[in-house]
Amino acid sequence: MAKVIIDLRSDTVTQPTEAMRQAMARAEVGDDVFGEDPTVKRLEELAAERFGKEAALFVASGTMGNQVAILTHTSRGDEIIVESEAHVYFYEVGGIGALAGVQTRTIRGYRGTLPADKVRQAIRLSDIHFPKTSLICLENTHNRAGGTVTDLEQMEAVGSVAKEYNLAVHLDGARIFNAAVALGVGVKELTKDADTVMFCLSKGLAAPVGSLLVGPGSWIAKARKWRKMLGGGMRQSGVIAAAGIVALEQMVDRLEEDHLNARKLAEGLANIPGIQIELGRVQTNIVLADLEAAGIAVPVFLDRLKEQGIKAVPFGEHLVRFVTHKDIAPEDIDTTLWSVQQVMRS
Ligand code: TLP
Repeated sequence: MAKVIIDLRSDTVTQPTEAMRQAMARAEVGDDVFGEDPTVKRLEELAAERFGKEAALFVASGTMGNQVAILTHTSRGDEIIVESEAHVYFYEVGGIGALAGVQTRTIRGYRGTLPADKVRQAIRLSDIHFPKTSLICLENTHNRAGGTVTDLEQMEAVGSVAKEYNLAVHLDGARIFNAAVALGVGVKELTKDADTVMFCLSKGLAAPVGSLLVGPGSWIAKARKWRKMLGGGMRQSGVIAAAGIVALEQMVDRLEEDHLNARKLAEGLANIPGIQIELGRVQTNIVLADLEAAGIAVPVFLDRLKEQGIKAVPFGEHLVRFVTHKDIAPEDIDTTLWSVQQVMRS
């Protein structure tokens, strides 16, 4: 019998639901480069409405969404302000420099949240030597900080600094629905201070492909052109957009289950000698386990765990990341904890 795999590497591994597969099979489609795919249009309208923005653009991935956003907001030689471990900076293959030709001013956040006073200090004054600051990028939830949430007040604080200096704010909201569910706030309210938002359908919401950019109508029209330049103009993409509509309509409220599973996992891991968990960081569906005190190398730990059918990813010299999602049940957390105990004993 094949071994059961408990895949905690990422919420990107989620399988589409039966409702998504059915919607995909039935989707009415057309050529979206000609603006003729009714299902893509419906998804874009739904996304814009959910976020209270004028328009939306369906893109292939979160990375494409962020890169298109930066290209649309900036000009070559500008500077953008980002958190020092933000996904756009850390994990997007250097696209900010290579594609948009802008440089980054990084700020160390507190659990992934950018303090408004530090943002203010980082904004360039008008001086012939300086690049122009043109954009502030936020990330909510913050992946590398451990799925931490930036609350409404902190979003507003950065938003008001941006307004004061007439700067745009782009939010990498790959997991914004996790943040909204954790805070008990709607996404419209939580993202009102961001001019533009990228959010993913293919993470906790379990759609197979796709992300959206939402923002002002004229900005989305410009972004559509950049998407085309990057090769992201898709044709009968209603087939995948159909799953995205199901994701938005059916998969948001259940994220709370993933958060409960993450909490259970974190508390269980914290009780295993040698494993350190900063429980205050466990706010959504991500758990970071620090193995430094255990004296076991991360690759060895992950190999042993994999032998037991459990997958997680390395997240730094001593850190391992576990992500809960809809294909992880509470019993899988029990099995994971038992297996980690075995690995640590051996
Ligand atoms: N994150 C992936 C990896 O790239 C690390 C993951 O497994 O968590 N913004 C944030 C905050 C993300 O976490 C990710 C994906 C993206 C953007 C990019 O999305 P995709 O993978 O669709 O390009």
